[in-house]
Amino acid sequence: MVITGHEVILLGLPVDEPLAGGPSDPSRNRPTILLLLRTDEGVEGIGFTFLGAALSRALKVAVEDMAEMCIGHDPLDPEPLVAKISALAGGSGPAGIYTLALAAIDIALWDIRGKVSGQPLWRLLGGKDKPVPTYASGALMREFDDEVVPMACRRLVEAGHRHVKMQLALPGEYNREREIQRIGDIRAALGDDIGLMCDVNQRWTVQQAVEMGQAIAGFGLCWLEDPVAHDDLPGQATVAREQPVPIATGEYIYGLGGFSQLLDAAAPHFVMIDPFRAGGITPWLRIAELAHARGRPVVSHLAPEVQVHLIAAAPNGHTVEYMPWSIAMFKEVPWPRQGFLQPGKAPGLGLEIDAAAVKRYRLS
Ligand code: SMN
Ligand code: MG
Repeated sequence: MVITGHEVILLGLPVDEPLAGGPSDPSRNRPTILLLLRTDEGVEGIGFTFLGAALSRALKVAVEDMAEMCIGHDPLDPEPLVAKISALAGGSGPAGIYTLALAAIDIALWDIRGKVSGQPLWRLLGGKDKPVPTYASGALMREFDDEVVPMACRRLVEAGHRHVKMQLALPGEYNREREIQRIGDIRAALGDDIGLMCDVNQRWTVQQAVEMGQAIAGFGLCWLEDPVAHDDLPGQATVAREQPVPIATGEYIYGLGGFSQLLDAAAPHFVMIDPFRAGGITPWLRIAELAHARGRPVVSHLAPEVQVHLIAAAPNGHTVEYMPWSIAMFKEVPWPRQGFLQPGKAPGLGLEIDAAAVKRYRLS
């Protein structure tokens, strides 16, 4: 089997919030790059990648150039292919657009491998046929108004979610009391039975993170995510040591090496893996193994329709972030039911492109 062609599409996916019917913004979109990798036997691999920033056209071209390097190669033997890409383009990396583009290729290769074997990816990777815990993400954003947030909490609970993630480090100057008020409002609206995670997206100083962690410990957070700059390893170690809330971090790290340094320096309670910054499914699995060897669970970042397979298969897979930012380009995706996702039975990623949606959201 050889790769014979590719199509790379830049999509502007809708900025909406389908989990709790939160605010949408038709004036903006979420640029996402979709890759279709074609073979001489008619099997088509689906890959995608996400930058979340203004250079998405450059990322699209990078995916196209890499996909072109795949022509004539056996998709079932990825090692020589990755070696070729690395020899030709590795100087543009590591990290950044190089790694994000490689992620799309790697995901598509795994999809092909699954389809050829006739097995869903989670099974190919040794996972068991059981529902995977998930949590609702993106519905309690820091920019949302104080009135919107408790309403969203009630909707999330009514919809059956058992764990949800909120954001702190509210817009504007750091204000300890406002932060505590927001988490208090959310905890009150959710009730005590719902698991709550809190994401700070690196916006606190080490001192603020320690003081806030101590102040909000009573709200029973499952984890506090990225309280400080992800590459401030001594700072992360201080936060982990001097306040009691478990820490999750990892989504900002590219490739495997940074995770090894993170685990050595700060040993977070939860290791979060972004499939795009990781460089795809292959490095994702290595990162999960590394975390497993250090006794740490892994949690996913973005792309729940891909991550459900990986969390199901990793022995230390803990929960899938249900952040439905990529669902609009697929016909059907696993949807959370009572806090769990059921991995599908269809081969590979089990995803089918929604051609009408691709047409609607295509930017180039
Ligand atoms: C996040 C980061 C980037 C894009 C979407 C969401 C956030 C998360 O950090 O963990 O969901
Ligand atoms: Mg995060």
